[in-house]
Amino acid sequence: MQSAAVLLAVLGLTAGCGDTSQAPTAQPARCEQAEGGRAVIVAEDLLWMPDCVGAPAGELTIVVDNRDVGVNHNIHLPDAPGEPATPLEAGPVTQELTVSLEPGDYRYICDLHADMMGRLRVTDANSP
Ligand SMILES: [Cu+2]
Repeated sequence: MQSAAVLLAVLGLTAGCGDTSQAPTAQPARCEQAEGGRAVIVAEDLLWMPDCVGAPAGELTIVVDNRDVGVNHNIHLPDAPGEPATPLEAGPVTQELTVSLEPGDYRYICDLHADMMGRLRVTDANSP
């Protein structure tokens, strides 16, 4: 009985995610291009907006705009060298994370919320 209740709770959470139910490997429809070495990523309703950011290789400052009042979020790049991350902090709050990255795809996640899964697409700065 206990496990059935837990399972229902999990299903309920999953159903609440709506259009984010795509497989983790699915390509996001579009990436928002960072400008001037800065990318603003909003955390709202337990989701990242946008969930894909494109940027040239090199230094990038990621600005996390956590709009979820009283909800802890952070940003964590588990695929990047050193796994850079900000501390968990309750919103509303703004955090900054500066990284310097080689071309490649890097996930950005919140350590608390599995549905907060974004993709940072770093491209060669010298390519047209
Ligand atoms: Cu979170």
